[in-house]
Amino acid sequence: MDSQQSLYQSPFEMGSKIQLSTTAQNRLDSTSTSPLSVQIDQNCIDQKKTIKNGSSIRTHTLKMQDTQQRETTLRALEQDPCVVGVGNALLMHKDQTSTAMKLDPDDKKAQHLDFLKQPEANAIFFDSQQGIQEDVIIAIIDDGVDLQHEDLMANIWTNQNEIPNNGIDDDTNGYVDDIHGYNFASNIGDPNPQTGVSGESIHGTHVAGLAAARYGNTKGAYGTAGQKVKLMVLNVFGKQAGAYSADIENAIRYAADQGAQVINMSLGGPGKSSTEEAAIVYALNKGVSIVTAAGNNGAKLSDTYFFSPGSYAEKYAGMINVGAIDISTNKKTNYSNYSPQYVEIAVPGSNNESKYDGLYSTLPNGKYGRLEGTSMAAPLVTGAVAMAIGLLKARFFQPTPKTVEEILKSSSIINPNLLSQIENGKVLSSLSLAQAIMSKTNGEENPSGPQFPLPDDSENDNEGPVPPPNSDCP
Ligand SMILES: [Ca+2]
Ligand SMILES: [Ca+2]
Ligand SMILES: [Ca+2]
Ligand SMILES: [Ca+2]
Repeated sequence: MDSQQSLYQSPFEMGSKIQLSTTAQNRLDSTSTSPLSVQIDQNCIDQKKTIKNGSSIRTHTLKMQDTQQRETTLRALEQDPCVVGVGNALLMHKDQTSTAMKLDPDDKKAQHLDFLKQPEANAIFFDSQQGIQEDVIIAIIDDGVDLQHEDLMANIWTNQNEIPNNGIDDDTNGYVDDIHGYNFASNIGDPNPQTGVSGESIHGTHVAGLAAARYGNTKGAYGTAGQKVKLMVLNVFGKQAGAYSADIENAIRYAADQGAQVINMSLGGPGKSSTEEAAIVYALNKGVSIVTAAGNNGAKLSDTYFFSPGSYAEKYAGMINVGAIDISTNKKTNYSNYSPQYVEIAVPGSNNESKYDGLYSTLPNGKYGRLEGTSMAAPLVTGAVAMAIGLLKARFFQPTPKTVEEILKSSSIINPNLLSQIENGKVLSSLSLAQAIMSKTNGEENPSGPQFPLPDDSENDNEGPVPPPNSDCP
């Protein structure tokens, strides 16, 4: 890790030899043949130390034949000097409901934008004098994004230090030809959606549009971050229906190293993984906000009903877990997971759940349509986080992920009906967020700008550092 002071402690010490506690071993052994996530320092293996730019940690998935192999492997990994961590490998799925997409090319009505008061908020975000000046980078960790979509292409991020299609890792970050992101599942530079075992991959393109489809181009709809934004596309599904946590962890580290300011993960799976937690901590410590979907099981999240990565948001300031409400009822959707502790904010994920009416956004091959789920809710918050970061910076304030989470929550609207399901019953309003930033960064007590007192700051500053658990021992 870099030498700057860590805000969050890693669940295990990077670079030190792993010590598996008995409890951790029991936990890892509990499902005898389940695969392992192994964090390896690639530069430790590679004498030439070819990764010079960014983290040299890579997570690998090790599949196990039987209990004995798992036991032997764990012992071997303990002895391996290049192994920096071992955890459970989790299989993640996309958090959209099973409802088939509704193709609705004539309906340009994105009702969620009115619900969030996005048009009014955009007037503040994109004010030429006082609004956002610099692009904010959003990383979409998903099943790829249609880079050529007419309503997305203007907002796609480009890696300026990589030369396209020359088969060389020009910027020495360990990834060849990563121009707009990377496909970690298929190990190729092109992060466009791939057709796979479960058909066309449409999820990531829809998610990307909800966060950052282009505002003001008279095409389709627009994201909660419609301008002053760039999308880094990190494909972790490739041709598969599920994604192993190893690819997700590598994507998280990539996003943090390449300058993403917020990461969207509309995916998840049951269980805990210390290697995934370590990747999350790596990104948070680099100043990256993380937004996750709470999942679609209609269940109450808890320490025993734990979903990765979303449930880690409860532990970490700067990581935000998002639940889904229905625009037509203003209530939690039936499918959305909930918990006033583990689900921290709500936004629309359906327009009319009883009619399977989802949110309107971009789909691959230049199309538009509706999908529903907490997958659709999370990117609305991700876009809002990006705009908050951009506006705070334009107001001469350097926000930390913790500050961003605090202002997002403190500016949200309280819906009393949600108090038992969402932390403090909070529902995002893009307009309230924009107004809160303008008022908090205005005024005479902070003429130079960077003072940013928030109501909760004094309480939270007293919190000690998070104690590091051993491997998957909670
Ligand atoms: Ca590269
Ligand atoms: Ca290249
Ligand atoms: Ca548009
Ligand atoms: Ca949090």
